[in-house]
Amino acid sequence: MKTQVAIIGAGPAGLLLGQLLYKAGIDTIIIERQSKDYVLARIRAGVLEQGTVSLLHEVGVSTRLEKEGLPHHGFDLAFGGQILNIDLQGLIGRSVTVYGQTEVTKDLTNARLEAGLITVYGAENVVVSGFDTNHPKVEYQLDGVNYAIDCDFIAGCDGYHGVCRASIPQNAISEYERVYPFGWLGILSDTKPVQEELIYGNHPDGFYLCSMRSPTRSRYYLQCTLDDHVNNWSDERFWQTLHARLPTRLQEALETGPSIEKSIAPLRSFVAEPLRFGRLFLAGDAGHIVPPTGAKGLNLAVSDVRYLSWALMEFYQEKNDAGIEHYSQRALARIWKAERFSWSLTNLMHQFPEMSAFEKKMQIAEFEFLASSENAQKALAENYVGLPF
Ligand code: RFL
Ligand code: PHB
Repeated sequence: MKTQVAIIGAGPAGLLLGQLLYKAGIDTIIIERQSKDYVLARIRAGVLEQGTVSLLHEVGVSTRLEKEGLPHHGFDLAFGGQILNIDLQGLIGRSVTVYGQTEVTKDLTNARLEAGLITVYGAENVVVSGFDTNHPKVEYQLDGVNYAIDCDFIAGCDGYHGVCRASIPQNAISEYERVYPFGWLGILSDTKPVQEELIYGNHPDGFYLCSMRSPTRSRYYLQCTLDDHVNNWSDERFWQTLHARLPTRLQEALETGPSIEKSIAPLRSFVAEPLRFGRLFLAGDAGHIVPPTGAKGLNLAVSDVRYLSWALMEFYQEKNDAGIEHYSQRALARIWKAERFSWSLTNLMHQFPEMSAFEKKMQIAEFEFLASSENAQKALAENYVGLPF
């Protein structure tokens, strides 16, 4: 088989890159390790930046998003008995949209199917090679049969545990990492959200987040330890713990019900540099991870593939490789700012197990400053709605 760009991974980064390149007349094949059903059932992000929404509109996959996406003009930060509303719209005149990553993935998958483009699901033993030459190659097995794809470029959109970053010689890559001493336990339930806007809370017993997918479907998270397991959390225990952490005025409004998904995600900050090795590019979680506190992961995957699609369009349409040369630098400039934001919001809103009395005072002072300074709130809002790309 032959294609112009072989894309590894059918998550949001790979699918959106495929759609952007399709619109530009560039041929792609996507190779995905998991089954289609598995990919479409994963519950992950929930908050889309305006730039993400605009891009999904531009590539023609926003019909359902425009109907079902919930515009959110602000959110609450609850800290030590205080509730601070961050009025995104009032502070900076912009807002975000609540629409699940699961739905974005579904919309992009359907668009790819309708366009008749190839996605190989269930590919085993994917190997990428030759990216330091002009003839990269992707090999894999499907139902015990070996396949090979010759291509011009490989886009590594295969997430944090993927094969692309792991295939780069160790001496050609620098990795920067912070692993947090806790995780998020998340549940999804068909219950009315406790309030219309999201609440990020720092309670003495740990962080909590009240989010949603629709006016009748809630998504809640609780800070948990790294060695915790979903089996330790009956629905009843989850609801009791969340109830105890919520601000008093919201406790009565908490509607409980059976969970329809429950999972634990560890929190990590991670960046690989650079994001290009010859004709192999890394995009999305394959190149960087943020803790979910700032809702930046999916949105960063989107800005990466926007930059990458521009670079590839310049290469094919203008025979110019300047965009390819600059892809890594350009993407990393935005990535590091989102890393800083996600790291700082994580530090502000969580209970760290070994926090000293001094560090606790610093956390309180940071919240007090934020609560008292419109400029600080504007900076937070500017980052939350997403920096331009
Ligand atoms: P993905 O989604 O991990 O997709 C990678 C795909 O590659 C496949 N793959 C392979 N395919 C072929 N060969 C191999 N060897 C392969 N290895 C892996 C995988 O099966 C998969 O299908 O990465 P992508 O596309 O870069 O997208 C990144 C986002 O998924 C991620 O950043 C976000 O979900 C992060 N995130 C959030 N981001 C936001 O912008 N807003 C949020 O509100 C938000 N909330 C979250 C989140 C992530 C969470 N978890 C579970 C980590 C909340 C949570 C709890
Ligand atoms: C979610 O709804 O899953 C969600 C929302 C905001 C975040 C992280 C996750 O910061």
